[in-house]
Amino acid sequence: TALAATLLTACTAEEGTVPSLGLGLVPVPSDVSVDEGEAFALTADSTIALVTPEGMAPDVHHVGEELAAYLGTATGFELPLGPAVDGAAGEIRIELVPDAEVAWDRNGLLDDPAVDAYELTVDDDQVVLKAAAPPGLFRGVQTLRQLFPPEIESATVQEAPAGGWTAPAVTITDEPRFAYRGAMLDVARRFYPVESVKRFIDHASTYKLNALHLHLTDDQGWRIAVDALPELTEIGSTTQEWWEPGSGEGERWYYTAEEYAEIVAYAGEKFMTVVPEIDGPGHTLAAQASLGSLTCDGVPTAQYWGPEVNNPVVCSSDENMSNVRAFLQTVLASVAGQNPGPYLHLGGDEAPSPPGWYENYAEAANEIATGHGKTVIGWHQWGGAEALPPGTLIQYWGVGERLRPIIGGEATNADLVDVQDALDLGARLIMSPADRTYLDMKYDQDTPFGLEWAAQITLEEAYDWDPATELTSPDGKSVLADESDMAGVEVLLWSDRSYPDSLTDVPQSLDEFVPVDQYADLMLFPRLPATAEVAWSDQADRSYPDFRDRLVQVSSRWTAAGIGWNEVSDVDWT
Ligand code: TNX
Repeated sequence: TALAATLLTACTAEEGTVPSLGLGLVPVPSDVSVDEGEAFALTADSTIALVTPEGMAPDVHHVGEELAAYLGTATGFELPLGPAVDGAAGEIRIELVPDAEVAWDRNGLLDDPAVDAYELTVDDDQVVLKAAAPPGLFRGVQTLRQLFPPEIESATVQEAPAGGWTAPAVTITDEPRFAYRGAMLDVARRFYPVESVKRFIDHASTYKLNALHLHLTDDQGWRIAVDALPELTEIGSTTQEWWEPGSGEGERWYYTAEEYAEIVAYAGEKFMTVVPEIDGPGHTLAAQASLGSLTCDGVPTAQYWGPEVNNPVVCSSDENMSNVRAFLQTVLASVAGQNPGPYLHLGGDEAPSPPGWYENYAEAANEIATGHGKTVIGWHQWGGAEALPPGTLIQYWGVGERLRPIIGGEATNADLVDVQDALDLGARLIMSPADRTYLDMKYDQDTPFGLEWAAQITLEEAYDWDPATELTSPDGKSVLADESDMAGVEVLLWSDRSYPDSLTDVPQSLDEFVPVDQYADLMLFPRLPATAEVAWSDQADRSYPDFRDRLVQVSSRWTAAGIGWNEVSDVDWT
């Protein structure tokens, strides 16, 4: 039996997992082989050749420019873009091969994994990257980046490493498991300036994520300009003086229309769709402090910056619904207009409400969002609504299968009931279990900031789960009929506690907050790449030991890129 066990392990390893092959690729591709023959050497004479059918040329050209920037910054090479030349050596060929089955719409739903698929071959005189749609070419570019030495990630010109700027000879075919692969940033509790949002987009798109979910509104702040309701930002985006030194002096704590457009455009350049969230009826004190029409007595609430959740909700009584509807019409029209993508996230979490209010609010918000042609996303409590518009996505943020037996109890069962209700109403799921994908959770007791309400989440725990089996019901059965109920996976960075633990209470000065980039870097790396692989790679292709080995290689890229990552002690990084 010992021999049988050994053989079994050997076979499973061979069939079930893609060995890392020493390539250090994250997320692991569907199919990789290392070919015989010399590596491809990038030199000052290398060129980027574009092969494209008519009509798609600008998008392919854009992918070529992105590649030229990724490979040109550290090498100092100016890689020219041009048509392919037969037999040219040193050419990186980017080829769009249209396929009638693969339809890509820049502003369409993220529901077809084939638009992200690509093929990549590297040999000593050429690199050939092919895909049926521009996003696939862009995902393939991320893989190609990882084949070059880590120094290529540096923001300044570097000397060529000892072996040269080479990429090994390989053949890769790759396609994601899930079509929706998101990353959420909470810009409401802490404001992330445009440059910091771009940094977050860079991080997420490097690991092939394709949705940028922005949590734009909460109790502590309203971050997107709504022309017709200037109070929302004039009042709702301001903070206490200790949070805003030199307040009013050119400092703004929301995105103007121009800045927001810049974020949408930058995400688009990385083939990421922006998913804006206007949370309600809970998490709305910033709006209620700005507009008396949202409270029952017509008096605006006091502004709020503390760490509590479950605060008073928008007054969604039958009597006040005309006010609430007017608010939602104005806000959602403006937000829909600023977001070319197909989704509107309407929130819906943590909203303890008198009977009927939640349903009133959800019904109005669903109707208005749908009227703008948007597909609705809601946190899983949205599934408790009486009806859901066609195509609705529900985002599960309860704990996963790992903790349910420990926490148990009615609360978690209620989460599953909401999910089951939503599925019964025809919704599909985005999986964001808090004990797996919440990057604001501490890694371990040594993490200097972050929360612990769901769990401490080690790298292994962030990695080692299967979205398809995570929602096990208390009787041991999954609530999911099958994997087709799942739209995808999203990783989240909340920022309600981004100051050091050495402070026992809410900080009283901005200096006591950790700068947002530093907070994000430490919480995202190494766990964001782990969740990205959960979203991209097939379950059968993944194993934690193999991932950990690849990640150790990838970590030198973070160092080269100047990312302040967390050298968690459960991995031997040397
Ligand atoms: C729960 S997840 C929240 C957020 C907090 C987060 C902190 C969700 C929909 N609501 O308001 O920021 O926990 O981990």
